[in-house]
Amino acid sequence: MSNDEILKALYDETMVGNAPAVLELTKKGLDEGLTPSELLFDALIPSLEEVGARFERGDWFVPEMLIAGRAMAGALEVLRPLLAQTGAETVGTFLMGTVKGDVHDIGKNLVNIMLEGAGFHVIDIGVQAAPEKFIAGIEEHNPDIVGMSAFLTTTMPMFKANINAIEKAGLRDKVIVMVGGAPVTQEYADVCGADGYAADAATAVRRAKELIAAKRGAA
Ligand code: B1M
Repeated sequence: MSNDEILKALYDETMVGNAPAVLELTKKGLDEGLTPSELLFDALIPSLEEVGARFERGDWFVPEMLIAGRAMAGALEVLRPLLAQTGAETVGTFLMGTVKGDVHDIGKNLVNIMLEGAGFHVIDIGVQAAPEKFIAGIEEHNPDIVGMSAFLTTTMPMFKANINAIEKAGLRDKVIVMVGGAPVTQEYADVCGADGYAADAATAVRRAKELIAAKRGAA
């Protein structure tokens, strides 16, 4: 199998949610010299995008999204140690959660992996995280950055609700707030009072480092 054939098969098998084949092709791709980034950006992520497009058109339904998502999550577990390889000292602490009402976690997990790879200590508070959970996480772990993911237009307003709760708890000055997720934009991040936004995992890492450097510089 050529590398292009591996990528094509990985794309196809992710789309139909064939988790064992996705796992095998991911390992095979790595053995054949494909990089984790190529596997992610040339097969796995485009495949999920196509699943989403079919769902949006009404051609596919939630079960199809679910099994495709599970197949992708299995591949991520194989890629995790490779993406997160780091000998670097801790750059900062990042508390991350998907907001209340939202169960999407693949994008969040990918951001976490890339942050770990860049030397961040990541605390993941999971999905459906209510404002109280973010507050408890800040109080317990004293993070430099609080990251919030939302993947539905209906859950994006939770950013503002979380930021309001953080303010009310007297913790807003202590943390940088970053937001992201498929429907989120820089404009929306600005409106809800976040300090930073990123469209993808790689940009999230860069932005997180910039925000920490700016805050430490100001201090
Ligand atoms: Co859902 N879903 N889903 N889904 N799902 C989307 C998001 C959707 C866009 C599909 C579509 O219609 N095209 C749509 C949302 C529409 C909208 O609101 N605009 C949608 C819908 C409608 C729903 C349900 C409401 C369906 C229903 O029940 N009728 C339901 C909601 C459940 C809930 O949360 N309450 C639902 C359920 C599900 C499943 C459970 C079946 C499954 C999730 C599995 C899981 O996550 N464990 C699922 C899936 C798989 C998807 C799609 C197909 C794929 C999402 C994904 O993992 N993408 C998705 C379609 C799509 O995105 N095109 C869709 C790959 C991932 C790597 O990308 O998530 O964008 P992404 O993450 C990126 C960036 O966003 C960014 O970096 C990540 C990596 O590069 N990023 C950050 C993320 N967090 C960040 C934080 C940062 C910075 C950057 O700073 C803090």
